Amino acid sequence: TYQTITVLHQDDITRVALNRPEVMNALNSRMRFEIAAALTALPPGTRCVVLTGTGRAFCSGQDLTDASAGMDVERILREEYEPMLKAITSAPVPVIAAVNGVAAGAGANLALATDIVIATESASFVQAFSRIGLIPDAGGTFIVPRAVGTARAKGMMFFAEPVSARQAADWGLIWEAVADAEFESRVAERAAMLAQGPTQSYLAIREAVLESASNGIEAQLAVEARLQARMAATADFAEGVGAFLQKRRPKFSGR
Ligand code: T3D
Repeated sequence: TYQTITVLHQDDITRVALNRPEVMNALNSRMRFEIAAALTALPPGTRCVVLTGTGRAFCSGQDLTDASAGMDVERILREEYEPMLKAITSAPVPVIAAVNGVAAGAGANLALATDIVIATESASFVQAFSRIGLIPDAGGTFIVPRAVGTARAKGMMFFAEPVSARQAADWGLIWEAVADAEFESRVAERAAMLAQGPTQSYLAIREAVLESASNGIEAQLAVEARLQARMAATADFAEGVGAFLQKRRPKFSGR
């Protein structure tokens, strides 16, 4: 049983909600461990994960009441943040971040580590780190410049100001910003789509997109050929082609 998150499984979707609303879901050691544990031991039948926050924030980043000069930050990042992030980036199903409110510091980069980020319009993303004399961690210096370019990345990181969900979507930092009133239904709709989709395709797309960050075209064509050969052997490929030819909706099994 978890103390800092809630996990709810329904209709093939597992909803993991950060649950320390009194501190805007700040990450402490236990929460990092629990997020990693939840993502690596998903309930059987999970075809999509929705990561969200309880209350008015998504996540305010490192719990600053736990942080102090002289702490072993390198150990915390390597032994606590990294397993949490890797649990997300290697989850066996697609992961959606449903950013219900502010995502600050490592909380922003936690959201950005997922496959698809959907934010409510009143949410914002803050690379807060330099306000307290740190640099972005939790993968921020990898993902943000690749998404928005170095000029906007460094602006976000130097000024450490909130970037609205709308701006984040316009810049290509996230998939979409949704009006607050429609946010929950949009997340549910997208999660259902992914939960009914070809899971193996999503995982291979994730892998290919990640590899593209460091590959040239030759190497990337080889990645595509290797992964596509794997896809062509899946039941979902047979189903997808069969459904197309029979002019019906495919029924994907995730295999
Ligand atoms: O240290 C290491 O291990 C290295 C790793 C670092 C990774 C990091 O994430 S560093 C960056 C840490 N995060 C921040 O610097 C963000 C701090 N928080 C904020 O800037 C603001 O709280 C927000 C922009 C997130 C929200 O602002 P607002 O005005 O909506 O809410 P608030 O009033 O500031 O916060 C509400 C409560 O949550 C408040 O407590 P109170 O006064 O009601 O008792 C506030 O202290 C608490 N809270 C917010 N963020 C944190 C927090 N408590 C602990 N840690 C937090 N990060």
